Amino acid sequence: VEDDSVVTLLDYGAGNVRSVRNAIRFLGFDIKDVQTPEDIMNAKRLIFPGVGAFAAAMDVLNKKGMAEVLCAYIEQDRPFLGICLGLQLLFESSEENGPVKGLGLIPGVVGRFDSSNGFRVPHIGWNALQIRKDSQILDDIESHHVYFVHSYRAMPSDDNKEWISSTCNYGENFIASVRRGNVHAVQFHPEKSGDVGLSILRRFLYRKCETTKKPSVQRKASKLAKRVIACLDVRTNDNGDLVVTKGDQYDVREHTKENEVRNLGKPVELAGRYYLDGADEVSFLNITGFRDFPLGDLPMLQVLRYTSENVFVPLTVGGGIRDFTDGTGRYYSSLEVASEYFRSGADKVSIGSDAVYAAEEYLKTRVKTGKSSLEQISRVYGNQAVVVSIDPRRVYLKDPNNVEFKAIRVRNPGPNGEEYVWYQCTVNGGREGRPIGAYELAKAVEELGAGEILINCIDCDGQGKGFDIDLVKLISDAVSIPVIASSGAGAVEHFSEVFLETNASAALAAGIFHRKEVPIQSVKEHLSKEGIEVRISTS
Ligand code: 1PR
Repeated sequence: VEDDSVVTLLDYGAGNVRSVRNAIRFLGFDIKDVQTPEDIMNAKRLIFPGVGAFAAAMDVLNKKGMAEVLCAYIEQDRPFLGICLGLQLLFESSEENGPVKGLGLIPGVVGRFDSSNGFRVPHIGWNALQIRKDSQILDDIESHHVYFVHSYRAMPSDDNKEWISSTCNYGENFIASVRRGNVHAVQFHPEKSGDVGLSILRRFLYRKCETTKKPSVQRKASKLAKRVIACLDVRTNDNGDLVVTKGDQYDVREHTKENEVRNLGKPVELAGRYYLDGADEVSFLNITGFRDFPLGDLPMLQVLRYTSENVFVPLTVGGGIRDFTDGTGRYYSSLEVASEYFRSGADKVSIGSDAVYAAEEYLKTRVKTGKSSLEQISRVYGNQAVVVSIDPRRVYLKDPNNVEFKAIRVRNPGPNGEEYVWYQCTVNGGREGRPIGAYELAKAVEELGAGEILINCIDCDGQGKGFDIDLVKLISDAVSIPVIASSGAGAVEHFSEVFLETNASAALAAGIFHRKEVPIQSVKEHLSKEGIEVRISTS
């Protein structure tokens, strides 16, 4: 049996468990990976961060002879923590591509969230827990938000009620955590739940209670919080250094004689600062990823590796997610590119140009080939791992019937008094307009498997005059997956405006945070004062 500083990790190789590893190490423990069923039996504490699909996970556990041993370990009341799928697998079966049989330790069937009640699926974001009984690792967590990302959930019933330690409400009350003796499992991701998540892990690892710091703003978490995301546009400057830059309507060069790329700081440093300031997520966009060889940009992978060592909220990376052939003639599929990013610490990838081509093709043929980057990555990693980033530009119209794309009346008329607009999608960082509107694109990519939409607006980018409310409303009403509003934030009021007037689930900003004009905490405090639920971090 292992010594006290070692945690045994059951990683069956189905996806990214880097964040769990990083969190365990951050808390001062070494990791022993399970190689054989005996390693499970010898564990002093076992963490099972389930990732990927239910059926694939059960298949591996059965083939490696681990399913039975795992059941025995849990039946013996040995210290166990299951995370996400690691909770779901304890139940009898799942409807995910099934029914598929689970470990059968807890009565109940894992089913899909019902999106017909108006709640967006996947359930992505920071939500509140209702503690049902003494949960040891969750004691006093009720006033905080924790991070969820999933489309399937287990439901409370009379048969499993003695297991349930907390529930969460998302259109219905589902099981957020279970506990029996030393056996714990959580549907949310403690390793992505900031300082609160780390304190949950710490309690499990040290097996003693500590008090979680109270949030600086006294407001109890009660429902899904609106997210505030910090975005870092990253590229190499003319000296070859990877820098965070920021455009004005996508133009990132200084208008000086030297015409250099605007440099607002170092990616890893800034991401770390935003985490401590309370960002709910951090996004990196490799804005020249459409050029040459995206994986040639190895610094981007390093940026993710270093960032994920100290940043315990979700990380998204975008730019250059597509098939390509490198200088030596080696072909990389978009799936391989995405896999590299996931392995390096990304939780989601964001696809821009390639999603536009895939949607155009799909709308022409109405056939899902399954071959686009979007479809492939979402099939393998789940749609919650795929964001589509849309870069539209306004095209003003006098008459909405003059265009085959969805046109809407806008609150601010165009330069010649035009009252209507259609939003033309672009590729290659806004350099090329395409024959497809943002509305048509959003609906198509949802059907192709996108789990979230990031809606930018070239006209508003870097202007600080507020989000394009008409556009964000159009897109967030068109789809039933979460929508992130982006481009134009210049003041705290712009965040409340976008949340009060549209159905956006999150708002992203770059310039105001980089230039330290508005701290993330002030945005949160303002939203909270306006009655909009947000996560208040305790750091
Ligand atoms: O096409 O899959 O390689 O992805 C390229 C990605 O890079 C896309 O997500 C695209 O949005 C992004 N991108 C490309 N060129 C630029 C550029 O600025 N020249 N940045 C660019 C897009 C937009 C936002 C920005 C917000 C908020 N940046 O992410 O951060 O507009 O800014 P603000 O708060 O300062 O107004 P592919």
